[in-house]
Amino acid sequence: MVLVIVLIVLIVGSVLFHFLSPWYLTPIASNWDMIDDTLTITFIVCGFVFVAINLFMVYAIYKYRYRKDRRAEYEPENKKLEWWLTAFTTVGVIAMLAPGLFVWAKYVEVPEDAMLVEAVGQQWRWTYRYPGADGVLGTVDTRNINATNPFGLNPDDPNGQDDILVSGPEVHLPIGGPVKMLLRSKDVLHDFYVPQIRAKMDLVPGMITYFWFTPTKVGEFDVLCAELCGSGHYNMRSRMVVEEEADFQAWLSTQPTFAQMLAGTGTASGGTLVEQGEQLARDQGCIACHSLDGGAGVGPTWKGLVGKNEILIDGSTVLVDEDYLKESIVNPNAKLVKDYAPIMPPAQLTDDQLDALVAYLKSVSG
Ligand SMILES: [Cu+2]
Repeated sequence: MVLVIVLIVLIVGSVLFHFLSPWYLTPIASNWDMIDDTLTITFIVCGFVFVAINLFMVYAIYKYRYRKDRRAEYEPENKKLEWWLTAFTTVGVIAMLAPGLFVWAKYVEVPEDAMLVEAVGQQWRWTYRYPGADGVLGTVDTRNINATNPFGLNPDDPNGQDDILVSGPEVHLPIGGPVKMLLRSKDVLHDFYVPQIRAKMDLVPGMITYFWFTPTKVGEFDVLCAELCGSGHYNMRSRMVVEEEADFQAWLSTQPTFAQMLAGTGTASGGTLVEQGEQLARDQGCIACHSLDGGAGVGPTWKGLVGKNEILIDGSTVLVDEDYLKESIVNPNAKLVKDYAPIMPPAQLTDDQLDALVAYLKSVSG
């Protein structure tokens, strides 16, 4: 009898929790209402089955409770019941899966006038590329990736010269027009996910994946990585800014083209060395793992780092000076500090960029 009451409380509580809980979907900011609809259908089917099975258990526990004079009936086969259950389950599974197939077909059928944006994932940051005035993205090759060409564009491809490269932590989009997101990974599996857009897709090394959506709300949304990609995964974030066309164009014009980047006029041109270093630390994703305030992180904090004696993994000590910092940025595992895992990806930076980053490190070290 206790079990009957517990089950009824469980059923009523679960249904109430579903309707009263504050943890529900974030307000949608794209055209993908259909994705919400499929979620709702799945919820309804699963919810119905959950309630039905639990009510059946309540009924069975009560009806067939122990009585001294009652004997169980032996019924090894019930064809009619089996048919019913099979048909019922089939309908439920189809109701859950079929709508998803229709939505998926739409999800990868990109409108012809969609704007192209490429998101490039790497441990543990996002960068973005726009096709520029010609509307065509230049070809890329992993072998081209180096400090002055972090996107790996083919320098001989005329289509790539006007490509706009965004190293900062934001991707901007104009409201109201379809966007085709092209996804490329430099290292391992990642997943591009903006909860308010309802859209997500894996980035698979060696492949270019894609999906499309139309942003329908002005605002700033978190871009998350939704595929465990290493120890800095939780901090692999970026921001999607949806704005009016004019604001978008104004922002886009402040970002460097590939030609400017190759000429060395596009990167961190303005500001003091320390300011350039601060920009780099943000763009390169350093602060995802290194705190500035002494807090514990995946890597050593930068507060009070310069001039400190660090104990290395082999028990020896090293003075953290400019040479050590530069070596550790370019070749992180050469002299690994004790109690830290060998997980920092080597940074590809020019000598000027290294100087800027070290200048910034010294300034925040205090
Ligand atoms: Cu990731």
